[in-house]
Amino acid sequence: MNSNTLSPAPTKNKKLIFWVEEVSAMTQPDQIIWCDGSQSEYNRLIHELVEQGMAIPLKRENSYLFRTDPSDVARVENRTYISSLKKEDAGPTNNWVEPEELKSTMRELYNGCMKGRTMYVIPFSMGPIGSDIAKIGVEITDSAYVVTNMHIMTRVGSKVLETLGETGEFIPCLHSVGKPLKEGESDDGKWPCAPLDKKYISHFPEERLIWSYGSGYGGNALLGKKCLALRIASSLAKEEGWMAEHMLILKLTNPSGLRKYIAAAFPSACGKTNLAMLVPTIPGWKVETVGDDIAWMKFGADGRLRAINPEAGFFGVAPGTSEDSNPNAMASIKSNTIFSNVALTADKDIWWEGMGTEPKFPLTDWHGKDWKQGSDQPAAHPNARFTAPASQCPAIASEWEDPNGVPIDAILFGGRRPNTIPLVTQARDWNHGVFMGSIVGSEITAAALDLKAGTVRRDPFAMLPFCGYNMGDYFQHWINIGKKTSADKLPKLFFVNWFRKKDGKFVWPGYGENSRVLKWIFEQCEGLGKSKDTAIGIMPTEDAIDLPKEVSAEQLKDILAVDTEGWLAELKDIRENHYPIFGDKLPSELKHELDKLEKNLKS
Ligand code: GTP
Ligand code: SPV
Ligand code: MN
Repeated sequence: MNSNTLSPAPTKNKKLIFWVEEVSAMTQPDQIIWCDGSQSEYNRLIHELVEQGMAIPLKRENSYLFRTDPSDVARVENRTYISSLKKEDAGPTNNWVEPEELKSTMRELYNGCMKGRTMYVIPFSMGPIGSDIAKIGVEITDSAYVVTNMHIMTRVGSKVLETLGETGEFIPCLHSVGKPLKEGESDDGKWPCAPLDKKYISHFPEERLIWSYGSGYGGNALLGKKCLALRIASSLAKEEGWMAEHMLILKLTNPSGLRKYIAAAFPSACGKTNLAMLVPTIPGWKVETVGDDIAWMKFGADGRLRAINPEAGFFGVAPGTSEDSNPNAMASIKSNTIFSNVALTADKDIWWEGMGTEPKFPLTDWHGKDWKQGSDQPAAHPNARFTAPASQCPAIASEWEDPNGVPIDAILFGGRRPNTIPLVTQARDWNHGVFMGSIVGSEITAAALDLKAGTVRRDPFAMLPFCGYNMGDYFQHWINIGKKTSADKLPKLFFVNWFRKKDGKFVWPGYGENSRVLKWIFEQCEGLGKSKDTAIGIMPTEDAIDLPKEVSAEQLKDILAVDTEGWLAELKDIRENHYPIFGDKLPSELKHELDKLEKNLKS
């Protein structure tokens, strides 16, 4: 390495300096840059990316388009590892390799992998800097795309190093795109990454360490997000008695100004961002956004669960986002936004399926090829994304950066279920709600590259790809949380499903109309909702939810009914296929809930 280009470390933290030296000796970058998180740093990197042909400037102010390699468009679940010392601690739902073995495989890949590239050191905070709940991470990466995205998604910079001080703890996050350059070679405008079988997204929970190799995309590469804030944090949270969840956080205000805070866990691409930014169709009600993807929740001194959003930006699904479906997201992405794998119009604007406007031709698809109307391939990749600062969202709640978090009144679980699961059900108590969370099923979406989209799989608490330890222990952790405070202080738990289908079409219009369901949930929290007890839980009476104009009374009745046949099939699948996976780790409380459900359905 050319010592002229080695910038001096702007920290006295010995552990950090040592780690950076160790990684640079292994990966052999041309130069090291310590990131300061400044706008000028962002501008300089973006300028370089434009020069290299990696970023395309758009007509939206300070906004850019990136096109990834077709093999690098989403998370890769089959290449994601929880490498705990014992296999049992990773559990039956995670990929596991013994840590030393995985490290030795990866060290071979990391050896010299940054040749010809710059190594960036990104100090970042998940959560407001200095907050009790916040955690500091440092990502080392050889991707300027990652640095620019991290600027938006997390709090990056010198203040983080100040907070870290000489002896502070941080979570080391090592990332490389896995494409060293030979002497004189450049990327030539092509997205660098390694082939699928060389990609590794690895987590060492005991060491609180993340090693990612071979992918430059989203959750594989922006290591503060899924890797730190969910997989490593969930394992910390279990040890320390708090919760790190794949949940949006919203603030709901009724016409008389009363407010409730609601968190909701839906699997990837199942509507978190949309619900977090919802514009109610019912007069007088207001939704404001606290977070759209991740919630960290701890008990406050008052015995209530308080949640913070550890992120600073949105990494949102582009297709389907329109002025109609999500005007707040559309406003959030007017400027200062990075787009990945969307389509490009001739006047340098962006377009995607479901944007609500006709495409302007000529249109360039996410491969960079001319796209014609009627093509059997979409112009934007189904997992195309925008990266935008949360502060740009018109609906952002004033308290979204409150270091103390917001007190959670209700937690919703849900997924994409074309049948059986009704529009909304309330759990009778905490354990019943934990049961609901543990059995969530959802149609697989394009958010994971290596899975077959469309088929239903169980995705407990929307955490299947994100739980950093044994999922059976995670169920137990949820049960235990319910014992930490009095029942009246615990959030009320609900199961929702916006995705019921009839003749291939959604029955419920969703989006802003989901406010009708939020209203009922609000009323239930106040003890004022119209409700009845059923075999599967507490449900709205037939007149409790006002009809949206697209929905007939008959249709609403149908999606609010208990489908006994469907639930019996569900029960059989849980008993035979889902719960046995967890063996002895399955909490007895959940077995009990399953038995109770069976008894209710058969009586
Ligand atoms: P991740 O960022 O992957 O975690 O996704 P997410 O859970 O935030 O999902 P998002 O809100 O981005 O929605 C994903 C897709 O579902 C988009 O195409 C939305 O348009 C669509 N969607 C969201 N809410 C609804 C709804 O209420 N009804 C229907 N039918 N579709 C919805
Ligand atoms: C998800 O898949 O749940 C996402 C996108 O939020 S990614 O950051 O790529 O994981
Ligand atoms: Mn997500």
